[in-house]
Amino acid sequence: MKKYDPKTLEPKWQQIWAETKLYEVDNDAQNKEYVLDMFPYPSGAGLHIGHVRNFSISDTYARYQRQHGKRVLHPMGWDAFGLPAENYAIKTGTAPQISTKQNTDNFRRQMQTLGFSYDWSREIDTSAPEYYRWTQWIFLQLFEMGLAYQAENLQWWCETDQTVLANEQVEAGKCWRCGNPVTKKPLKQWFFKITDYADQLLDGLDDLDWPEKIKLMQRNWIGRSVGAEISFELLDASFEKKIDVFTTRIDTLGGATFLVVSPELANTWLEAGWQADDEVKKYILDSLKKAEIDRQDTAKEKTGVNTGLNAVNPLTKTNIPVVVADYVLGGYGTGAIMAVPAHDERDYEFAQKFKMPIVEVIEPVLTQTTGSATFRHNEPAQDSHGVIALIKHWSQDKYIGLSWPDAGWGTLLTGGIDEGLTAEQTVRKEILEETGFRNIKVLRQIGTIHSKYYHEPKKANRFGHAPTFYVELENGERDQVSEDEKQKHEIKWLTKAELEGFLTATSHAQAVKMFEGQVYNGEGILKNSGDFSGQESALAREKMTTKFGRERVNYKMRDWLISRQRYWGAPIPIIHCPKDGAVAVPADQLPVELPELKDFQPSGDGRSPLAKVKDWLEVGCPKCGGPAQRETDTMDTFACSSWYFLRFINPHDDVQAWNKNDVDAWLPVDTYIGGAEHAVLHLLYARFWTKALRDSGHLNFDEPFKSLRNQGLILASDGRKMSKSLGNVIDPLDLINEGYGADALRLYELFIGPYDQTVAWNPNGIDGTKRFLNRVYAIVQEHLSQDSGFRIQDSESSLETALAIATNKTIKKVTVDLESYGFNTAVAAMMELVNEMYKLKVDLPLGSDAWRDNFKLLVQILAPFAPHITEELWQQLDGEGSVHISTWPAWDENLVKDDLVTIVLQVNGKVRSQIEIEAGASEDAVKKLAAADENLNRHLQGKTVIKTIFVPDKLVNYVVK
Ligand code: ANZ
Repeated sequence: MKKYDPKTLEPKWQQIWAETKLYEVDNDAQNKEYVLDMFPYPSGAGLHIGHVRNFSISDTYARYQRQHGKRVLHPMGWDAFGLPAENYAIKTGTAPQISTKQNTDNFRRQMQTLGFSYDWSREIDTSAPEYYRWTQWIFLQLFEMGLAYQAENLQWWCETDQTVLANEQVEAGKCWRCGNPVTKKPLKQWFFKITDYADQLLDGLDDLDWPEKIKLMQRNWIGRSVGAEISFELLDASFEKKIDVFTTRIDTLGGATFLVVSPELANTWLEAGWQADDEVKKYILDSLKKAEIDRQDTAKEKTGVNTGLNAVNPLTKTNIPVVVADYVLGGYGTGAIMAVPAHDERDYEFAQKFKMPIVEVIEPVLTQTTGSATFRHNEPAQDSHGVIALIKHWSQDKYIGLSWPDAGWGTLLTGGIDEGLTAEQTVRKEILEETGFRNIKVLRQIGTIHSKYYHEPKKANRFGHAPTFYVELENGERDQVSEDEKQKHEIKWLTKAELEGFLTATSHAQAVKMFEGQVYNGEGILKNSGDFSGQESALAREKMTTKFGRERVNYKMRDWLISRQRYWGAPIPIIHCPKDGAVAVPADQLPVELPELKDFQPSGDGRSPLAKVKDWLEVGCPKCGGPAQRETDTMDTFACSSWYFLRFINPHDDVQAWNKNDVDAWLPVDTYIGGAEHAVLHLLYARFWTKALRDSGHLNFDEPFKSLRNQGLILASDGRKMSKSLGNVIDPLDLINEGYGADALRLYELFIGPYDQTVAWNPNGIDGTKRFLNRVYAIVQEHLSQDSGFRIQDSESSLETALAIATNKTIKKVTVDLESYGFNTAVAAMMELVNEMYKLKVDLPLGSDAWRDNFKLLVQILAPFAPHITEELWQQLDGEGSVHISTWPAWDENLVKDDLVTIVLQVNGKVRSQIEIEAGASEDAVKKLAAADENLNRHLQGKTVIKTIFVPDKLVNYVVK
């Protein structure tokens, strides 16, 4: 009998697939499915097993779709521009054109060895002139739309790489590539105006089928914040009359006890003639050199200096000092803030350290959202006045918590204010009544806390207003407490940490936080705010914006810095003319080709090595014909990857970047698969270009990737990230050459865990999937070696049904799992099926038609996971054509009906009834059936169900009162 030998079988099929162009599609987009991998940077190191996971996921999915009759577009290409190739050129003198070609050849060979079903006729390389010609063309579209502009700016500068870096390429003050510290340098740069699209980029996220985590990261990156701008009059300064601040909390204006200006803004004052003290000047200049990320580090102690200047708070009309501090950033908002230390953590830290006044202006208003006291928003609420007391033990660091057994509720001591009593008198009275303690000291009022909750005993909403006190007991002397009070609640002595978990009333938990000096930054009722005192903060915000300021929307996102002073990128297609300024290279002169170089060293003056190529540099101005120079900057590689998904549609078109009809038919990408490290930059830039190109009339859609999935990382078996320097990288080709074969490797990468989770490589794992494939191969060989086509005995027909049931259930499981990317559980199900087949063959002789049919079904559902072995077996079993375009099998409903299970119905833990239902039935289905059960209903009558506990296939417990 033939043995499973992936070494001969895999290359054989790879060649046949290539010859028959099995995975190529033409541009007829009917019934299309565009399954795209994030294309790789072809590094010198080759593919690693992390890539293989990514590509195996998408390939399995693409093959699954193909077996559903979809016309699947599954292309591959190279994100080939970028620093490493250039750094390599600087070190070795090998031109990037050459090293890149070597690397892409290697990547392609590796991918083909792995048997991925790419349409290689559509391969693209972003560093090829036929590609970057169109990257340049898109640049010019944006330039014409006013979305590409030049501005001088302080730029991150990496001394080692001799280049400017984008904000996002600076990580903790260091260059993302070489890890050396960076500095700032003023340079003229090209930007794309992505900020014009901030709102659209935000709004578009809502409808995308992307992981929520990624959407959230994009939202945070864009960082839309709605607030107000206020001008504060600046006193006695010749260089400036006012300071504008941006705030999201104008309602706290009454508590603005000082202003903070950023070092950047202060520096413009110095330039305008401000005669500041030396100490102030030094602070400003030193701060400018610091990295933003370090300045914002909340763990770092606040620094700053007083300028000696004063401004006027427009609400309180008092003079407040102006300080410079580096925690305020120059590039955000107006570069200055009003500091409200009572309600902003950073301002509070600063005020504490520099002894600035702290004025509270917001009394917290909290809304109970948990437990039976949850506030009912559609019902009216009655005001009520009471007190809250935090009471400390006379000798220990413990506090009184009241436990209310009936309500399952934990509070501090609290009570209503009787007429004629002050709040403090109420505290004394309540303590005596409820606890019996006689000797107390009311030490201070913590504040007033307002709270909206539902009063369960009185069955009505309350809006409670409670002055909150801190009380210490002097000793344990105690009166008798009435039985009535004792019934209601129990006294517990708790540490502050224990209180945190114990207090179910949010307003009481807030009392402890305030006692501990935590800054309150939520909504509330104003005080110390003149005419606005007593108003709710949200409303006051609107009114105060009208009176003192103007509405303003800010974004954290900045424009996209696109230019790089490097060689290995697409040249920016601009010519600088002394007369006409920056002029676009005419479209018919594209591409602006990269000249071949011998010396790749950047020019070091901030320009790329292209500045040294005189005959390339010097050109005539396209407008006036006079002497002019080419732009020497090249584009960030993120530009190349912002549109490659469009080029795959017409990869060889040399008159246009794409055919609009074709692209509109094929796009958006149906499924995009890649690493979560591209959560922000690549995915945001690609979305921006798509929207801009829609606006320029070149596209009819505005979101490039309909659904997105991120695969998890594969760590080395030691649990660390795989890296060359740690020597723990696993090369997929080594595994294949050792005899495991591509199928066993791919299968293991899918079986290793849920596709989106990070997992450590298990060196023995691949043995398991190899063994599985061996077993599949062997059983089919055994079957084929029997006389086929014989009739079975009647006594065997029930076994035949058992075989059909096992197969059909597996088809269903694999289908359902694949729909939701459950690759690992699908593989497990097929392994079980094969075990079952081995058991059945003992009594049900192989060789029959029934066995053949079932093997063919197994081969069909295994095909997307292990494409080579299944193609071989399909042929051996006389399957028609390629298994990869055979129709995905349907299961027979009658064969997959699940067994019934008995579900016990309990009420407060006591068994009251039972029902029968299909195994695996959902909670909803079980409850629906249970609702019709008489016995259960009898026991539920007149009771309220507070919660239900559901144990699948076993029980439902109704907790009632
Ligand atoms: C007063 C205030 C009171 C503030 C309060 C907050 C709470 P986001 O949501 O990030 O936009 N801010 C404004 N410009 C800043 C800058 N250039 N550098 C550092 N901080 C700046 O937050 C806006 C808030 O961040 C603003 O509202 C301002 O502080 C601060 F109880 O103003 B706020």
